[in-house]
Amino acid sequence: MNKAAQRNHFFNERPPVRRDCSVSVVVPTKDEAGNIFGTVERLPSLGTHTEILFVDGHSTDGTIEQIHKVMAAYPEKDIKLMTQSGKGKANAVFEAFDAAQGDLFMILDSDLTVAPEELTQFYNLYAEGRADFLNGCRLIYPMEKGAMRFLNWIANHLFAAVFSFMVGFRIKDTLCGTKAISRESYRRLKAKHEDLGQMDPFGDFDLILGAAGMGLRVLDVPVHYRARRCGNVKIRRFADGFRLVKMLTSIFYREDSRYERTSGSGYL
Ligand SMILES: Nc1nc2c(ncn2[C@@H]2O[C@H](COP(=O)(O)OP(=O)(O)OP(=O)(O)O)[C@@H](O)[C@H]2O)c(=O)[nH]1
Ligand SMILES: [Mg+2]
Repeated sequence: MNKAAQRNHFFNERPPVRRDCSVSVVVPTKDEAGNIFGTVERLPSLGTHTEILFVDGHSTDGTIEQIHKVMAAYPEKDIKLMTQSGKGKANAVFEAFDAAQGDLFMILDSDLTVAPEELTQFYNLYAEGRADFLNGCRLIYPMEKGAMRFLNWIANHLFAAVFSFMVGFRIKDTLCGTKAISRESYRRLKAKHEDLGQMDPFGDFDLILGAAGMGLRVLDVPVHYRARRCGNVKIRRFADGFRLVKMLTSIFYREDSRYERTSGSGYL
């Protein structure tokens, strides 16, 4: 059975038992001091245990101090802090995945543009056995004015079209920061792709391509998308956009040996 058929087969056969588990919510932060308390206070409790793992990118605006304060204010919560060794969101997220203790890993951006409350539906979909990789999708509900800049909106649609062609099924929003993958799937992904996050500045492409390449059941989960209330955007639209195009081009032209061609469903 090829990977696309395998995926459809799984979609049609829901596992009969729930798979309740513990959750690690990885929260990348870079100069997000004004958003730390909101993140912790609004994050619902998920699964059998919720670990909140902040991974900081050498913030200079008091973010670290805010994280220490929130840890002291909520001693009953399992809040941890680590500092990434390198640069960029992908490096932060993958280092945090390596340290996380839960069974299901989720990523929640600390800009709070996607509400922490929405993670409940990610957990439920996973626990009900409906999917193995949950990908937030900001392009279904109406968006708050100013949430996504016009160029980002265009780029998102272009990347979605290219990705859908590459993975052999429809994926609508490749760059949403909110995602969930199990510890076990991440372990398999890492074994196959040692250099996760080296070409991809955010980690979104590595995760989607990796999930599709392993034949995981990938599900777009609609999320509401709001404008930032505090702090500034960290992505460098042109430099990071160029890196993403370069990554896709190298996979497309078979220069990147990490991806093998599969029968019928593209370049994974
Ligand atoms: N640890 C770490 N976190 C980062 C880094 N760059 C961005 N982040 C965090 O990653 C999340 C996403 O960054 P944003 O600046 O919101 O970028 P974006 O969401 O891609 O861009 P917008 O769609 O315009 O909001 C935020 O929580 C940032 O604080 C980094 O280099 N290291
Ligand atoms: Mg953002």
